[in-house]
Amino acid sequence: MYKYCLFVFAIILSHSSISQDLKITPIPLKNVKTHQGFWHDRIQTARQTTVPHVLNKIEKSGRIDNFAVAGGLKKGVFQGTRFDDSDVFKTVEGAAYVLQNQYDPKLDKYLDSLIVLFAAAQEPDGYLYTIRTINKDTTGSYDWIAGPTRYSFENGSHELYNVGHLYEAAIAHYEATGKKTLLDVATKNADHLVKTFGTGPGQLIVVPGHEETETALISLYRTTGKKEYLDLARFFIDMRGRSDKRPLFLDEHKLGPSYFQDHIPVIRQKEAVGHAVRAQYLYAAIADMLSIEKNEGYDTAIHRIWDDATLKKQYITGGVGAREDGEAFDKGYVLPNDNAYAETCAAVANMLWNHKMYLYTGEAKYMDVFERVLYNGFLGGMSVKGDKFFYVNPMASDGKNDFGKGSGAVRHEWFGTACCPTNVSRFLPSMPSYIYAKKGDEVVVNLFADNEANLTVKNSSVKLNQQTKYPWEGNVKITVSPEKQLAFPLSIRIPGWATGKAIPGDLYTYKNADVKPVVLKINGKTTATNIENGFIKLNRNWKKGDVIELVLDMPVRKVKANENVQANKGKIAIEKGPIVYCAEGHDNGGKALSIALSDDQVFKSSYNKDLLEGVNTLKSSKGNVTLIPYYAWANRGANEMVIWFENK
Ligand code: FUB
Ligand code: ZN
Repeated sequence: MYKYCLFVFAIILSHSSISQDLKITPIPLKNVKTHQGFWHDRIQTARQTTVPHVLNKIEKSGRIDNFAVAGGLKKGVFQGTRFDDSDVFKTVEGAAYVLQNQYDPKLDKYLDSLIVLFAAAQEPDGYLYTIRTINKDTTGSYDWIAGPTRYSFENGSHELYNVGHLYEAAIAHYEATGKKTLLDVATKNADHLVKTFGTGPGQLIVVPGHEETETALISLYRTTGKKEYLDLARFFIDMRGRSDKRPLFLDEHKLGPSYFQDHIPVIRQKEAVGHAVRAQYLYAAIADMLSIEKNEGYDTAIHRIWDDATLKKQYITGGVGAREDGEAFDKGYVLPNDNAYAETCAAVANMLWNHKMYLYTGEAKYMDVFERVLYNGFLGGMSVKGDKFFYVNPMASDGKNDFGKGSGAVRHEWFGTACCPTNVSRFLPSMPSYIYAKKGDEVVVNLFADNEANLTVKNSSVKLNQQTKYPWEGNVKITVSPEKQLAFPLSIRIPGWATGKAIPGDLYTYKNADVKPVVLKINGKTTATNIENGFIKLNRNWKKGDVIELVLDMPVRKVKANENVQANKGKIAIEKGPIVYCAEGHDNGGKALSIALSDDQVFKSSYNKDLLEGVNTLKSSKGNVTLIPYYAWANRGANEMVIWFENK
């Protein structure tokens, strides 16, 4: 009886945490299809160019062979470095999203062939790390940062980071195909981690040297329902900065443990510090954990850290990690333009973190940040054709500085450290999954993109059809079609830019913040709008074919930075809607850095379908200035580029 009660209690517990987990949920990627427009073009680019290109690069660079060699299916040596397995997993994750967008039997089969190699490379107890399996445990003879034995130098080895990406790939593959082949490899590895790490006898108290595993374990818990994975994620979060429980990391980059966010326990952390990708993957995991279970310490810490990152340490593009040294967050307001680092991966991590903050809190401001990064910092990391990338994303360029990565002024097909191209390939095809969310029976439209979505509300199917020329125009038409008449709330996020607010906080503000009210029509009838906490909420008994029309006024805005940002004193930037614009030498007689703009500078906006795969340009006759979207710079060879103009 006692056992039975315990069992029932355990079920109730796990259910209550899962139902809390479902507070706000995204709509699965498979249910949201693009058919035309800005994002459809990019989903096609991911499918036809980016993912095949990256697959080809990981194959050519020996990253796939490493699995075959580790699995004894091929003779050879380890090629590359200790974190290269992660690139393969990230690419498989992206390919699985491509399959979810549109099934492709050839790609499905190819992934099957890779999964055979992953399974072969996995050691009998679940351990998976090709560099060690190939070289065995030995010092000196190979990349020493892998460490002499398993997890002995985790701060440098990336053993845990790599498998985090394995889990994400496995979940995406399972969702795409229903096959458990990769999920089995992932859970076998995760079960090995559960046995290896902890405070029990013989277990290791170690935390991932590069965060990612935490949030991946939480996702794996959601997919499998295995609570041990959630517990391990919490353990990894809580053991950070606990020098009383475990030795702090050796200092890989001579920057101190804050590089790893390992200087103090997470719940005492107040600032976004250290390596920006590592940091934001940790912050994403904390937010993710909060969606599942209450934790006041986490809640206080994550809001403080978010304020610090967003209100003081973010570029206008949503790029973060200003400092090249340590690829790290700098001090507040230290945001240099020409030598901004702003790694593409840090932009991806910023989006993932903000999306999880949104799922936890339901607050629109997180999607405002997400959208800013999406259209600027993230998209700027890839060429408009999808086969070249930036690692470093400066806000100004003399056309020459390459940051020693060969990437400051021109985009590259690949990098030795290929984290950025593979992060682009995994994020880009997943974009439609961020457009909607559900909060109980409430449907939320968070992003504007031409698409058709299939949702289930109150056990009934509801189709949503969005038509829009966003981000170039602010008109959005949403057709709501429930299978039968159905009452439910439908909320639409009204972006901060449409209400005169560039970004949450005062890091960036509009000089011309005049706002025309949002126009809303339902079935052709103008309806009063009430924007509450960033959303318009429509409570209605919806019937098939109901049409919502939204008009967001999209003037050209002049933006100024907080006066503490020394780099932008006396300067302005230009935005229209969610897009940050820049001047590039190509359109301005070979010069951009010397362009000055006045407060009364008038711009004419027009769409040019033949330029840069189709962009809006802003032209001003005063000084004969042409601006293009920042994301599209450096697609026509090296040249000067500037976002922040002298304000004359
Ligand atoms: O360490 C793996 C990846 O390489 C990081 O996320 C990037 O910042 C780059 O350092
Ligand atoms: Zn990167």
